[in-house]
Amino acid sequence: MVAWASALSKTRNMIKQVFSPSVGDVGELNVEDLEEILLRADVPARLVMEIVDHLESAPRKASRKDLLRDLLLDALGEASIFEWPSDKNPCVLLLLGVNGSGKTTTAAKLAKMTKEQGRRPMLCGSDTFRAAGSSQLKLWSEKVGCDFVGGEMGADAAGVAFNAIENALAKGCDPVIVDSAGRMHTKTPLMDELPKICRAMDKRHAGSPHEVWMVLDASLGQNAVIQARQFNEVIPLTGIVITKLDGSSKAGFLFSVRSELNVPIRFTGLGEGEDDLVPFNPEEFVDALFGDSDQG
Ligand SMILES: Nc1nc2c(ncn2[C@@H]2O[C@H](COP(=O)(O)OP(=O)(O)OP(=O)(O)O)[C@@H](O)[C@H]2O)c(=O)[nH]1
Ligand SMILES: [Mg+2]
Repeated sequence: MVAWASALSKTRNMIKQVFSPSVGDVGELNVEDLEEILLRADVPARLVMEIVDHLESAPRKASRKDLLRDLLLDALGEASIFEWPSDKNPCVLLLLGVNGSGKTTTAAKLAKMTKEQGRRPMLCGSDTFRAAGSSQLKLWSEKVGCDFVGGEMGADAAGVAFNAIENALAKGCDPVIVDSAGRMHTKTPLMDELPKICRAMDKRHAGSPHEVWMVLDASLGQNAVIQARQFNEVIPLTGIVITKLDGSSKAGFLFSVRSELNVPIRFTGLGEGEDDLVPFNPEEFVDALFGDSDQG
């Protein structure tokens, strides 16, 4: 499994430069350099200004590194650890996002995680847009060893989701994790398909989907927030998954996700492996940004 510290090495190495011993002790850090580096890491400008103000007015003997850590943690708010509800029978989760953001991989990782928690998950491949859309998830379901319902290319995505829920109800699977086709937030016909999928789910299992999570690619930085805002207008999101945090030098955009979307970050993808998905933990995230570890 990829660790937080190693996954965030790119952003951390940028931040570390301003805290290096050659600059003097941490109390002497160059605030101008820090400002530039935080902006480059896609930390929102408003938060960077607030941080700079606080650091400049801090008493000289205070550790500015500790102060910075506290300010960043404040900006991320409380951790909200997601627990699968046990009263939905089954809980239905719809994953959505733009092309290539990591939806299918995240669906598989979630199925593996829930299976290890002793549940019986079902994976639903409702990506009928691409030839390999559904079959890619079917392969994952075989690897994870869980139930699967998919559809042929060109099949009605809403119908596939309906069938999956019906099947899950018959077999007692819970949760149902529904992967969907990648769609650009600007493409109207594909965006219009999303409410149809939700209506079909609700018809078969009233109240579903119970969870709608958007999967965001961390390497897109601030652009991912713009995409999420548009998806949120079409279907209210109940969670965000950030993928590809490993290798991203724009990890600071998580602060924008928190402040601009008001949707909890549920999980983060820290690698391509099936175990590389972890609950979002603000403390681990901020510590990985400042840690002294050089691994990765
Ligand atoms: N490094 C890294 N790669 C990831 C992560 N999550 C997904 N990927 C990779 O991103 C690529 C796209 O992943 P998919 O899961 O197929 O993305 P998708 O959103 O289903 O793509 P479409 O269905 O084509 O829209 C694959 O090569 C994955 O291995 C992650 O957390 N870290
Ligand atoms: Mg996919």
